[in-house]
Amino acid sequence: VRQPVDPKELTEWLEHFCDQRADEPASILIVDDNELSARCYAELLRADGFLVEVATDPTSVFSILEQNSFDLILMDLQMPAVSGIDLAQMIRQSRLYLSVPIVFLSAERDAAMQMAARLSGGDEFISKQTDLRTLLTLVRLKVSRMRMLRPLIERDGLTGLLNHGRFKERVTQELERSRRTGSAISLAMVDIDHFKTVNDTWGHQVGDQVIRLLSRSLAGWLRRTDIVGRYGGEEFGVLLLDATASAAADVMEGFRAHVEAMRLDTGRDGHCAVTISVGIAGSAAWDSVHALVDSADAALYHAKNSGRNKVAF
Ligand code: GH3
Ligand code: MG
Ligand code: MG
Ligand code: MG
Repeated sequence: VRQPVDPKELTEWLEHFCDQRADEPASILIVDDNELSARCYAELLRADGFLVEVATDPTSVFSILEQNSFDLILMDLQMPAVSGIDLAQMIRQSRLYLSVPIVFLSAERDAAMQMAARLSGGDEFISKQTDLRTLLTLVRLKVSRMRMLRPLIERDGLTGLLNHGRFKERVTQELERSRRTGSAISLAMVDIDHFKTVNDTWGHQVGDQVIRLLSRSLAGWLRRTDIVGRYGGEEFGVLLLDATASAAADVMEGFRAHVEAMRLDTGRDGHCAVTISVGIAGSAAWDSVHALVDSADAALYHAKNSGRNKVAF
C-alpha cells in the first residue's frame, strides 16, 4: 500500500476531522420543570433545525449528559429539588462538561438573582420575556462559537485526534459505562518503532507527516464509535468499544500489517517506512483507568522487547 502524503489533502482531512460534527445538527438540552414551557421552547428550537432533549426533572440531568454530548444547555432557574443555580454549579464541577455553554432562560427579573445565575457557571441570562427571534439568534451564536472552540480544547493540533486529557476522560467515561452495562471494552496503546531514527534520517517535518498519516490511517481503520487519542509524542491510545482483548488484538494486528506496508513519499529520493508496536488490555480484568493503562503498557513493553512490529496482550 503506497500512501503518498499530499500536505493539502492531509490538511483538508484534519479540518474535516476536527469539524466532523459541524454538518450534524446541533443538540440542545432544555432543563425546565414546567412541562408546557419546556415543550414550547423544544418545538421552537426543533423547527430551527436543532436536536432537542428535555429534562423536566433536574435530578435526571447527569444521566442525560452522560449519554449524549450537547452543544448547549438551556436552563430554567426556579425548579423544585435542585435550583438551576445549584445544577449549573454541579455541572461546572465536572471537567467533562466545563465547555458546554449554559444559558439560563427564566422569568426571573431580580438583577441579583440573574447575577447569581451567571456566577454559578452560566454563560448567558435570557429573560423569558425576550422575543423568540432574539432568543434563537443568541442560541445560534453560542452554538456556533462553541463548535469553533471545542476542537481547540479537546483535540491535538498536529493530528486532530483527541488530546491526552480528553482521551483519558473518555476512557474513564466508557469504563464506567462498561461496568454498568457489562459490555467489554479494550484499550490499545500504539507506539511507533524507532521513531527517533525517522527524525534523525528525514528530519522532524517528515516525522510530523508520519504522525499525521498514521493518525489518519488509524482513525480510518477503526469503527466510528471507537475512541482515538494522541497519548503522547509518537504514541496513540485507542479505546475499542464492544471488543474483548482478543477481538481488539485482531483489529490492531490488521492495522499493524497495514502500517508495515505503508510508504510515505518524503519528497526527496526515497520513501520512509515505519512499523508500530501495540499493547492491549481488556477491561474485564481492570476496574480503573490507571490499571487499564498500566496493563496495556506492560503488553506494549512486551511487544517492544520481543522484536517490535508486534501486537501483544
Ligand atoms: P521505540 O521503538 O523504543 O519506541 O523507539 P523510539 O525512537 O520510537 O522511542 P523514543 O521514545 O526514544 O523516541 C520517540 C521520539 O519521538 C523522540 C521524539 O523526538 C519524537 N517525537 C515525539 N513527538 C514528536 C512530534 O510531534 N514530531 C516529531 N517529528 N517527532 C516527535
Ligand atoms: Mg421553573
Ligand atoms: Mg514512545
Ligand atoms: Mg517509539
